Amino acid sequence: MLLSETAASIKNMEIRGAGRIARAAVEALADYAKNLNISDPETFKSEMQKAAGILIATRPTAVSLPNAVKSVMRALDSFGSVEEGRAAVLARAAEFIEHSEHAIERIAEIGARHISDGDVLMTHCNSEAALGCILEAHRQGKDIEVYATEVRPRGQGLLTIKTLNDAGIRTNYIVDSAVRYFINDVDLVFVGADAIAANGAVVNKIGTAQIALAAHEARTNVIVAAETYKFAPRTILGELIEIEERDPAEVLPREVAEKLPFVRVRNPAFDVTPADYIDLIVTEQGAIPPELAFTVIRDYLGWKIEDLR
Ligand code: RI2
Repeated sequence: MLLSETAASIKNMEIRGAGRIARAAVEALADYAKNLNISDPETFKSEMQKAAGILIATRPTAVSLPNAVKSVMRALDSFGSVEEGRAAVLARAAEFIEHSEHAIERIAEIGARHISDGDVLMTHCNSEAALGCILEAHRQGKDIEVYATEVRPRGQGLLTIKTLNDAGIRTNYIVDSAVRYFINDVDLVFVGADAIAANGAVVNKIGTAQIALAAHEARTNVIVAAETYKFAPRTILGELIEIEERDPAEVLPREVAEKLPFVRVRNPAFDVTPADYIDLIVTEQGAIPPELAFTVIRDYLGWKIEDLR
């Protein structure tokens, strides 16, 4: 797939999920480097920077995307010939993809430990990391049941219930607004993340904050499953994570909206759940309370203070 095709697929959500878009972007970048027919190292670097910029701009919220792209681009911080630069980019890209796949397996192992036999779980959207924990608990023979939301407007819940059904897990499919109605039947909420701020706030699919609020009221624990590359370094400086607002036509067909001139359709794709409503964040490095989010940025993302300027 060409870089522009990958970028378009990420933008229109044919490729979606914070982890998957990071891997797809890294693959596209590696592929671009492989085929870039340039002999001057400086031009090679600037062309690569342009490509990185195109990929990063496709979706603004999932911080996994810039974190992944930047970790590959660090290969070009210093290099000699184009061939050297190319090889370094390819090596870093392969390393990121392997790390990412391994991280999901590790999160599943750690997350499953927090699921007990007989638990009823609730999940929202379609998170590879959160589903990994649920599937692993089931694989270990724990008898579990899941409530999965529909996830308006894009309906990612359908992907989730297919996966759960294929695994033979008893699943209840509910509309997003039925969360509070069922929350007292639930032992544990398991969701993924698109970004995690230094203060432990979690950015995830729109509706997550409402679920966390209902869970908090019902004294139900909320666990977030997220790879370390979903933590947002620049939030240390107080920078806010941008919330993507998508095309209103995803919510209401254009021809209907056109007849309602006083109505403005809003379509934020994500919301922010404060750390107070989250009990645990499961990463591939271990499970941490949200208050320790900063340590992940400091110890595992390889960012230096100078990088934050
Ligand atoms: P994994 C998704 O975003 C959902 O918000 C999901 O919870 C999150 O990414 C993490 O997914 P979207 O691409 O990386 O559906 O765990 O907007 O798969």
